[in-house]
Amino acid sequence: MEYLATNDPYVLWNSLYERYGHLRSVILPNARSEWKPSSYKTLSVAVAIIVAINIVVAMAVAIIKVVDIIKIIIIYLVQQPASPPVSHAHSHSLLLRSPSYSHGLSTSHSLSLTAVSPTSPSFLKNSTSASPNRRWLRLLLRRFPTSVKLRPSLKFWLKWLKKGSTEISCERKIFFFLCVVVAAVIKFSFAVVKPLPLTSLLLHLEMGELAADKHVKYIISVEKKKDSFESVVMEHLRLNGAYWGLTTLDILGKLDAVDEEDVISWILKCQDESGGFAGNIGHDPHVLYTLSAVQVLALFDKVDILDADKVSNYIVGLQNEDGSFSGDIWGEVDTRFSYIAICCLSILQRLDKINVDKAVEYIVSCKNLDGGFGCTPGGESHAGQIFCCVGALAIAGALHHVDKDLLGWWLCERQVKSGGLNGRPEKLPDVCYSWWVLSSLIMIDRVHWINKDKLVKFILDCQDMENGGISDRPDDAVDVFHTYFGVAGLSLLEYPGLKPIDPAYALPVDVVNRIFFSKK
Ligand code: GRG
Repeated sequence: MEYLATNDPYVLWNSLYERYGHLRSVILPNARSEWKPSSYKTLSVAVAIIVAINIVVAMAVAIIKVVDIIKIIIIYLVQQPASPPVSHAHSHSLLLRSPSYSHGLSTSHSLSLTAVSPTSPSFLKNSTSASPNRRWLRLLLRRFPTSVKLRPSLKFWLKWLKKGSTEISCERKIFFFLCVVVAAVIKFSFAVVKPLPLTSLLLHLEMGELAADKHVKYIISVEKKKDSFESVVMEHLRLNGAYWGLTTLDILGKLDAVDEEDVISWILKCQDESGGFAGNIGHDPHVLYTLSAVQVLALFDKVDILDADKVSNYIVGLQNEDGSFSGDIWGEVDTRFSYIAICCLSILQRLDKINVDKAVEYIVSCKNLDGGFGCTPGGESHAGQIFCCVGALAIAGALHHVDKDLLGWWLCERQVKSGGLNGRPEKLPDVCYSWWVLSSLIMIDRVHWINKDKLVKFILDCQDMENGGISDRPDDAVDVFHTYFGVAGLSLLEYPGLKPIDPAYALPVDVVNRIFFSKK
């Protein structure tokens, strides 16, 4: 009623303000939050989640150093209890002297100015209770000069943390602390467990496993099924097949699954009077089967049972005037036979019986402008021939003839989208090139130029997971040749559980060491 009697609106406004003005700070804030639409609340939760993700990702993944995360936690844990109330003037000058100014941290600047604003009597009232929080923030900012990149994020977080007041609520502070702890845990796990790049991590998740036991069973079954199609078509090159199968078993640590005596007596029956070995009993000798015989005997540590001079004389007789080698008496010349002769004589410790310089000279004459090697001078570069030439040069100690960068470039371009390797440009990938290309890359020290994980996945995708064996490409029929080169390729790629294989001698490293370093 008393207001109805007031005529002057200005007087009326002032008396109403005097009587109800205080409600502005008591009822209004509550009412405002009660009337907040629920969608706005959802939005706040969403913003909180975004801030949490931002804090964790920024700290854990890239920007902040582990030591800085530790600093934040320590600052949080060791913050001092509230300091005694300070006078307005004192607090002002104290904050102005804060080193954070000199670091140019604008967040700190605005925080301090807000806190000491002389036009804010409510701040003075809160100064004692707000002090620990503000000190925490000041310490945080002051000790952050190292993480320059973090400052924009820090500004954003602090703005969110103290939103709506000069004070940071306890909940938001705990929230921030938890985010930092999560970031620290992630950061430490990444520091302890060697981090994998994301693509590589995904590749590992997709990758199958080597079905080692199944491959052992498959190789033994092929060996036993002498009437099978595979055995019949391989009849003439059975000694070479024996090398593939038995070396695979040795790499898988299962050489004892075969009868050693049976194998050795059969091999000896394949030897010809010339000293060379044939692919099977009663066939013609060839330098390829001679190497296979020597390699299989080396697997069983039985090279000594051979007459090394007789075998090496056979090989010596196949060297031509120009340093090249023929495969047998019929005279075909190919850099494959140069490798075979050099490798075999080296295992027999009879390399000095041939003209090594001439052999090297011939191999070098087969080098092409692209850095690769062909079968004969001018022959197209092919990964199989490259293995032979690089392997022969490696054994002969003449790798300086290889242009490693040029050849490395050509070889690493053999990797196609699926991760598999082809033998020359525009050709399909094939598991066997995992050996021919990879061993060459290792010998010239350029293996890091291909994506090893993708190649591992390609080889594993070529396995028959039911019956064992590896094929040339995914979903094709398996055979012993590709099973050997798949497993040997995985061994070169350091796949766990496999014996390491020597890239030049194509024999397990322990076998090569036994040949050259054991005292007999
Ligand atoms: C002891 C491992 C070891 C080897 C002995 C025989 C030998 C020495 C090396 C052979 C090197 C070589 C020429 C391998 C290539 C084999 C292969 C798959 C040839 C297929 O050639 P193409 O033209 O196939 O039919 P692309 O893939 O070119 O279409």
